[in-house]
Amino acid sequence: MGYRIAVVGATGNVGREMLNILAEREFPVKEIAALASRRSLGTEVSFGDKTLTTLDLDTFDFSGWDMALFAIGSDATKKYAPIAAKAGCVVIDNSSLYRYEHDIPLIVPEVNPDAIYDYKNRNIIANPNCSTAQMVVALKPLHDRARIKRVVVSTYQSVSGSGKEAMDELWNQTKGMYVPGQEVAPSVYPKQIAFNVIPHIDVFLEDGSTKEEWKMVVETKKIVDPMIKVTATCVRVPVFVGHSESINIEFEDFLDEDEAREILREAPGILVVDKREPGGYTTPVECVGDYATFISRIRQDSTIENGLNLWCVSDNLRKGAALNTVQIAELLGRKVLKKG
Ligand code: 11C
Repeated sequence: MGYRIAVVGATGNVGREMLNILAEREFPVKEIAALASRRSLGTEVSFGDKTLTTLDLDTFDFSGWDMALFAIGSDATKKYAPIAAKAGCVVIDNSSLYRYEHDIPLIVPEVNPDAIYDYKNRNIIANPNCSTAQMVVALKPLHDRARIKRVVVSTYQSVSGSGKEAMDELWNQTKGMYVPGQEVAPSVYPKQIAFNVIPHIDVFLEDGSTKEEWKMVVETKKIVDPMIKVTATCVRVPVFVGHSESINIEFEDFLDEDEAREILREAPGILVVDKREPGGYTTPVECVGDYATFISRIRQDSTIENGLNLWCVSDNLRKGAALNTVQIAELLGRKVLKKG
C-alpha cells in the first residue's frame, strides 16, 4: 500500500518544502521521484532522512504513478502537466495555469473539500495563490455564520513568493547598504526592496489593479462563494518568509468580535493569537515552518453596520503552496484513491 508520488520542480523553494512536508506528515509513500529540469539534473534533495537524486522531467514516464505535485512555472506546466494527466497520474498544480478553468477544481481542503471529485474532469487539481489560500481559511467559517458581503484586504507579502533569486536580492541589498561600493541595484524587483515596501506584485492589468490582486478576487469567489466582493491591494515587503494580511470584512448579519474569535478558534487550520497587549499577536517571523494560519487583532469595525477587522499571517511556502498541495494529495488519497 501507499502511493507512487512525483514532485516536479523538486529543487525549487516550493518543491523542497513539498518533500519536507510529505516526510513530516508521514504521507503514505510507496515510491517517490524528485523531478527537475535538465539544468538542475543530478542535484540532491532531502526527503526525511533520505537523499534523492533528481531525475529528468523531460524523459520521465508518469504511467503507473498516482500523483504528481507540480511546482514549476506556468510555461513548463503547460508542457508537462497534460503528459502526466494523460498517463493516468493526477496532477496537483501550484502554478496559476489551470486555476481559472471552469472544469478544474481549485481547492483549499479546509474550505471546499468536496470539489475533489471534479479532479476526474481532466485529472488535474489546482492549488490557489498563497495570499488567497490563507485568507479563505479565515473567511470560510465566518461566512458560514454571518454571510460575507465584501472584503477589503491589504497584503504584506514576503520575497520568497517571488522565488530564491528574490530572497538573495533582499539579503544582498540589505548587506550592501552597509558596505560602500557594494550597493546592489534592483533586479528581480522594479525598486529597492531592502528597507522599503513595493505596492506592486505581478503584472499590471488594464483597470490599474495587478494580477496578484485580481487572483485574490477571482480565487476567493471560486473557492468560497461567487457572491463575495473582494478588493485587494498587494504589497511586497522586506520579509523573507510569511505573508501578512489586514482584512476588513462586511457581513450580511451582525457578528460580535467575541463570537468571531470563538468561531475562528474552532475552525480547521487556524490558530488564534489575540491578546490585546504588546506582542499579543503573530508576526511573519513566528509563522515560518508552521502549518497554521494565524489570526490576531480581531475587532469590530464600527464604521459599517456589520464589520470586522482582523490580521492574518501564514507561511506562504507552506499553507500558501507546499502544505496546501500535500493536503490536497491527502484528501484525494482519503476520499478517492484509498491506497494509504
Ligand atoms: C507572490 N503570491 O507572493 C505570489 C507567488 O500565483 O502562485 C505565487 C504566485 C501564484 O509573489
